[in-house]
Amino acid sequence: MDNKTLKEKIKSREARIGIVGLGYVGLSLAVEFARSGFTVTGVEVDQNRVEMINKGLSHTEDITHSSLKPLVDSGKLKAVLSFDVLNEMDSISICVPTPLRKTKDPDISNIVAATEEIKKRLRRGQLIVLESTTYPGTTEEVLLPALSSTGLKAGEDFFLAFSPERVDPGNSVFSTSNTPKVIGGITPACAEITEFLYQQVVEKVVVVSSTGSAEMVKLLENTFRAVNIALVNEVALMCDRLKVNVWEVIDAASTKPFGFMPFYPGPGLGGHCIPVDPHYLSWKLRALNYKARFIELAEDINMDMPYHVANRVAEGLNLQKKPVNGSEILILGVAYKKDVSDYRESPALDVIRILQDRGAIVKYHDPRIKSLPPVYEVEYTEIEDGRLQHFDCAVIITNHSDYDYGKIVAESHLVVDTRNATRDVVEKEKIIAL
Ligand code: SAJ
Repeated sequence: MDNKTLKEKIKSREARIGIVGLGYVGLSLAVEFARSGFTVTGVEVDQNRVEMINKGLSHTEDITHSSLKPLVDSGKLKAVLSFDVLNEMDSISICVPTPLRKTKDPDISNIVAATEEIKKRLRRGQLIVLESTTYPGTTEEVLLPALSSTGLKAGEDFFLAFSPERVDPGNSVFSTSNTPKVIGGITPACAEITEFLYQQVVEKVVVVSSTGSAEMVKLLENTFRAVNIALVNEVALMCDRLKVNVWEVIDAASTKPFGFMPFYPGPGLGGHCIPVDPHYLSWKLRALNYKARFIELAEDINMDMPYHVANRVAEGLNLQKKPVNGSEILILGVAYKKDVSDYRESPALDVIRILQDRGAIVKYHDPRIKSLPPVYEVEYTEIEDGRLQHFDCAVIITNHSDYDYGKIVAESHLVVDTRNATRDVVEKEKIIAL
């Protein structure tokens, strides 16, 4: 079967869109397709999430209730638990998490599970697009054989492509619709129909020659970030020894109108993408007898930053003749980056554990995260009513816009600032920089 019928159904908006996984990526994609007039069905394993979405309530910050509810109320978007609906779908985008195992090896079990469910219901004319970040080769080596085992032929009976997600949580400028979308097809016909589908919801679609190329595009993007963040973290350590201000150096270097892109030092590398994705690449290359040295070096440096922060705290307390052991320390911000409420892989959790291991009594505040799972053994505290003065040291880990940094410094005995958040605060003598 050629893709003409599917193309006509896409053009007429008759095509039924399936999304497997309604996390921050899948829900953003579902909303864009529904906004463009398609009827979208999301298959989600989390029952609470299914119930919330079907009430028009979003569980991710970048999709507001007000943007979701009209789409649900009009019947354009719904969430279901069962994979059985997939047989009715004309296109299926797989947006499931791809974490690392404890051994730092890729865990594509969610992709494999989704593929098996799709395989059971695969029919002529369907388009399957993998969006989850994964190692180059996954679409061709895992999805293609599984789906082809049904006897249907890729590029003729069904279509298969890879298209990396580029959702940047908390980014109010770039959304799914105005961020160029890369796609790679198993065959030219696969690429063509995928390009046509995504052109309905995204301003710019960029076609590359293969699924492996598209998979590598994503890993280059995120490895680029992880390595440059590690570089600037090391520059921060250098500047500390050179007694120059790393933030001033970066700001001045950023005046170069070409050939430079600023990154900023911090307490470590958080989130479920940047610390994770480069390991998908280095793992794949190890299997090809190649050692991805930059990725491994970057990890060493980024993983060491929480220890550097703990040492800065110790140095600051030492100036006041206080040991870390027994000191009351407040962590300001536990989200993995500013103005988000996600604490996955947050370096704050590492800093807390390291300080607790050294005998400190640690509490945290975060305007967006009022509680953490008991496993982290750290209590939330408010910071109003002069409570800051009860702490020997306050550590700015996540520089949320909500904070009044002048007030924080004024009310604290000592502030360790890992984000240059106090750049405009006059009272410098209480501040220890990263
Ligand atoms: N960080 C620094 N210094 C920097 C930039 C970031 O220390 O100069 C830290 C952040 O604090 C955070 C971590 O690195 O802990 C990751 O930050 P991030 O800005 O890369 O944000 P993510 O992981 O939420 O989203 C990234 C996307 N961000 C940007 O491109 C700005 C993008 O790379 C991907 O769309 C997304 O990962 C993904 O899903 O892969």
